Amino acid sequence: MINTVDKTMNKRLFFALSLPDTVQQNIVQWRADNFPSEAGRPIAAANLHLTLAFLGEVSLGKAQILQQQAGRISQSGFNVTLDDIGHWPSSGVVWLGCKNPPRGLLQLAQLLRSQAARSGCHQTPLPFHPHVTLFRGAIRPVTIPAKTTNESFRANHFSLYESVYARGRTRYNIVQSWPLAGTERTSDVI
Ligand code: 2AM
Repeated sequence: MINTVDKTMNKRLFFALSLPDTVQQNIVQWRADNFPSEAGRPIAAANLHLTLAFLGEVSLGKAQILQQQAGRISQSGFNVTLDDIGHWPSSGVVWLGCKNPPRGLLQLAQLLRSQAARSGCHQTPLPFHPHVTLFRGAIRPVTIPAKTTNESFRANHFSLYESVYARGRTRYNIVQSWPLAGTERTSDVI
Protein backbone atom coordinates (compact mmCIF):
# COMPACT_ATOMS: atom_id res chain seq x y z
CA MET A 1 0.00 0.00 0.00
CA ILE A 2 2.74 2.45 1.00
CA ASN A 3 4.62 1.59 -2.20
CA THR A 4 1.55 2.36 -4.30
CA VAL A 5 1.16 5.77 -2.66
CA ASP A 6 4.86 6.56 -3.15
CA LYS A 7 4.71 5.54 -6.78
CA THR A 8 1.78 7.78 -7.62
CA MET A 9 3.58 10.72 -6.03
CA ASN A 10 6.60 10.22 -8.26
CA LYS A 11 6.87 12.43 -11.31
CA ARG A 12 8.68 11.85 -14.58
CA LEU A 13 11.01 14.83 -14.76
CA PHE A 14 13.76 16.27 -16.91
CA PHE A 15 15.71 19.51 -17.28
CA ALA A 16 15.53 21.10 -20.72
CA LEU A 17 15.80 24.24 -22.78
CA SER A 18 12.48 25.41 -24.14
CA LEU A 19 12.29 26.69 -27.71
CA PRO A 20 10.63 30.03 -28.51
CA ASP A 21 7.14 29.63 -30.01
CA THR A 22 8.27 30.99 -33.39
CA VAL A 23 11.13 28.49 -33.54
CA GLN A 24 8.72 25.65 -32.70
CA GLN A 25 6.34 26.78 -35.44
CA ASN A 26 9.12 27.20 -38.01
CA ILE A 27 10.50 23.74 -37.28
CA VAL A 28 7.07 22.14 -37.60
CA GLN A 29 6.46 23.89 -40.94
CA TRP A 30 9.91 22.89 -42.24
CA ARG A 31 9.33 19.30 -41.04
CA ALA A 32 5.98 19.09 -42.86
CA ASP A 33 7.66 20.37 -46.05
CA ASN A 34 10.66 18.05 -45.87
CA PHE A 35 9.56 14.69 -44.47
CA PRO A 36 6.98 12.18 -45.67
CA SER A 37 4.16 11.47 -43.23
CA GLU A 38 5.40 7.88 -42.74
CA ALA A 39 8.79 9.05 -41.38
CA GLY A 40 7.64 8.51 -37.80
CA ARG A 41 5.43 10.01 -35.08
CA PRO A 42 5.94 13.77 -35.24
CA ILE A 43 6.43 15.55 -31.91
CA ALA A 44 3.84 18.29 -31.35
CA ALA A 45 5.14 21.86 -31.72
CA ALA A 46 4.57 22.70 -28.05
CA ASN A 47 6.55 19.60 -27.00
CA LEU A 48 9.70 20.45 -28.98
CA HIS A 49 12.54 21.02 -26.50
CA LEU A 50 16.22 20.29 -25.94
CA THR A 51 16.83 17.93 -23.02
CA LEU A 52 19.72 18.81 -20.69
CA ALA A 53 19.35 16.03 -18.13
CA PHE A 54 16.79 13.25 -17.88
CA LEU A 55 15.84 12.45 -14.27
CA GLY A 56 13.28 9.64 -14.66
CA GLU A 57 10.65 8.92 -11.99
CA VAL A 58 11.48 11.21 -9.08
CA SER A 59 9.96 11.57 -5.60
CA LEU A 60 8.74 14.95 -4.39
CA GLY A 61 11.59 15.19 -1.87
CA LYS A 62 14.27 14.43 -4.41
CA ALA A 63 12.73 16.88 -6.89
CA GLN A 64 12.86 19.63 -4.27
CA ILE A 65 16.57 19.00 -3.66
CA LEU A 66 17.27 19.06 -7.41
CA GLN A 67 15.28 22.30 -7.74
CA GLN A 68 17.31 23.92 -4.93
CA GLN A 69 20.56 22.86 -6.61
CA ALA A 70 19.37 24.13 -9.99
CA GLY A 71 18.54 27.47 -8.39
CA ARG A 72 22.18 27.87 -7.29
CA ILE A 73 23.53 27.52 -10.83
CA SER A 74 25.06 30.75 -12.02
CA GLN A 75 25.77 30.64 -15.71
CA SER A 76 25.50 32.92 -18.71
CA GLY A 77 23.01 32.47 -21.50
CA PHE A 78 24.15 31.29 -24.93
CA ASN A 79 22.98 31.06 -28.53
CA VAL A 80 21.86 27.74 -29.94
CA THR A 81 21.82 27.11 -33.69
CA LEU A 82 20.08 23.97 -34.90
CA ASP A 83 22.27 23.36 -37.94
CA ASP A 84 22.66 19.58 -37.75
CA ILE A 85 20.23 16.75 -38.37
CA GLY A 86 20.34 13.01 -37.94
CA HIS A 87 18.53 9.73 -37.43
CA TRP A 88 19.15 7.16 -34.69
CA PRO A 89 17.34 4.09 -36.06
CA SER A 90 17.94 2.03 -32.91
CA SER A 91 15.97 4.48 -30.74
CA GLY A 92 13.71 5.54 -33.62
CA VAL A 93 14.57 9.22 -33.19
CA VAL A 94 15.02 11.83 -35.94
CA TRP A 95 16.59 14.94 -34.47
CA LEU A 96 17.93 18.45 -34.96
CA GLY A 97 21.20 19.29 -33.25
CA CYS A 98 24.21 21.60 -33.28
CA LYS A 99 27.34 21.00 -35.35
CA ASN A 100 29.30 22.93 -32.72
CA PRO A 101 27.31 22.99 -29.49
CA PRO A 102 28.03 26.15 -27.47
CA ARG A 103 30.29 25.62 -24.48
CA GLY A 104 27.61 27.06 -22.16
CA LEU A 105 25.14 24.40 -23.26
CA LEU A 106 27.60 21.57 -22.61
CA GLN A 107 28.57 23.05 -19.21
CA LEU A 108 24.96 23.47 -18.10
CA ALA A 109 24.05 19.93 -19.13
CA GLN A 110 27.16 18.52 -17.47
CA LEU A 111 26.35 20.29 -14.20
CA LEU A 112 22.70 19.21 -14.16
CA ARG A 113 23.60 15.65 -15.07
CA SER A 114 26.22 15.37 -12.34
CA GLN A 115 23.83 16.87 -9.76
CA ALA A 116 21.19 14.38 -10.89
CA ALA A 117 23.64 11.46 -10.65
CA ARG A 118 24.66 12.52 -7.12
CA SER A 119 20.97 12.52 -6.16
CA GLY A 120 20.65 8.95 -7.40
CA CYS A 121 19.02 9.63 -10.80
CA HIS A 122 20.57 7.15 -13.19
CA GLN A 123 22.41 8.93 -16.02
CA THR A 124 23.14 7.24 -19.30
CA PRO A 125 26.86 6.52 -19.82
CA LEU A 126 26.45 7.67 -23.45
CA PRO A 127 28.03 11.05 -24.21
CA PHE A 128 25.65 14.01 -24.14
CA HIS A 129 24.48 14.82 -27.66
CA PRO A 130 22.26 17.91 -27.48
CA HIS A 131 19.25 17.48 -29.76
CA VAL A 132 15.62 18.35 -30.37
CA THR A 133 13.61 15.22 -31.19
CA LEU A 134 11.47 15.69 -34.31
CA PHE A 135 10.06 12.17 -34.74
CA ARG A 136 9.77 9.08 -32.59
CA GLY A 137 9.13 5.56 -33.82
CA ALA A 138 11.34 6.21 -36.87
CA ILE A 139 12.75 2.71 -37.07
CA ARG A 140 12.76 2.43 -40.87
CA PRO A 141 15.26 4.27 -43.10
CA VAL A 142 14.38 7.97 -43.40
CA THR A 143 15.60 10.29 -46.16
CA ILE A 144 17.23 13.13 -44.30
CA PRO A 145 16.85 16.55 -45.97
CA ALA A 146 20.13 18.02 -47.19
CA LYS A 147 19.52 21.28 -45.32
CA THR A 148 18.28 21.84 -41.79
CA THR A 149 16.11 24.72 -40.66
CA ASN A 150 19.15 26.53 -39.21
CA GLU A 151 16.86 27.95 -36.55
CA SER A 152 18.69 29.94 -33.85
CA PHE A 153 17.56 31.06 -30.45
CA ARG A 154 18.99 32.63 -27.31
CA ALA A 155 18.87 30.31 -24.30
CA ASN A 156 18.18 32.78 -21.50
CA HIS A 157 16.64 30.30 -19.08
CA PHE A 158 16.39 26.58 -18.44
CA SER A 159 13.47 24.65 -17.01
CA LEU A 160 12.43 21.59 -15.06
CA TYR A 161 9.74 19.73 -17.02
CA GLU A 162 7.22 17.14 -16.01
CA SER A 163 6.17 14.56 -18.59
CA VAL A 164 2.44 13.81 -18.26
CA TYR A 165 0.68 11.05 -20.17
CA ALA A 166 -3.08 11.37 -20.41
CA ARG A 167 -5.72 10.27 -22.95
CA GLY A 168 -3.13 8.79 -25.26
CA ARG A 169 -0.99 11.93 -25.39
CA THR A 170 2.24 13.04 -23.74
CA ARG A 171 2.48 16.65 -22.58
CA TYR A 172 5.57 18.34 -21.19
CA ASN A 173 4.68 20.91 -18.52
CA ILE A 174 7.17 23.37 -17.09
CA VAL A 175 7.46 22.96 -13.31
CA GLN A 176 9.99 25.76 -12.73
CA SER A 177 12.41 27.90 -14.76
CA TRP A 178 15.68 29.60 -13.84
CA PRO A 179 17.30 32.52 -15.69
CA LEU A 180 20.71 32.27 -17.29
CA ALA A 181 22.73 35.40 -16.52
CA GLY A 182 23.78 38.06 -18.97
CA THR A 183 20.34 38.33 -20.44
CA GLU A 184 19.06 41.79 -21.22
CA ARG A 185 16.25 42.51 -18.80
CA THR A 186 13.18 44.41 -19.92
CA SER A 187 13.84 47.01 -17.24
CA ASP A 188 17.32 47.56 -18.73
CA VAL A 189 15.93 48.48 -22.12
CA ILE A 190 14.89 52.10 -22.53
P1 2AM B 1 14.76 11.90 -26.62
O1 2AM B 1 13.98 13.06 -27.17
O2 2AM B 1 16.09 11.74 -27.21
O3 2AM B 1 13.97 10.65 -26.62
C1 2AM B 1 11.51 13.59 -22.14
O4 2AM B 1 11.16 12.26 -22.28
C2 2AM B 1 12.89 13.84 -22.69
O5 2AM B 1 13.85 13.10 -21.95
C3 2AM B 1 13.06 13.49 -24.14
O6 2AM B 1 13.65 14.56 -24.81
C4 2AM B 1 13.97 12.27 -24.16
O7 2AM B 1 14.98 12.30 -25.10
C5 2AM B 1 14.62 12.31 -22.82
N1 2AM B 1 14.71 10.96 -22.31
C6 2AM B 1 13.70 10.09 -22.15
N2 2AM B 1 14.14 8.93 -21.65
C7 2AM B 1 15.47 9.07 -21.48
C8 2AM B 1 16.51 8.23 -20.97
N3 2AM B 1 16.25 7.01 -20.51
N4 2AM B 1 17.76 8.73 -20.97
C9 2AM B 1 18.04 9.95 -21.43
N5 2AM B 1 17.11 10.80 -21.90
C10 2AM B 1 15.84 10.36 -21.92
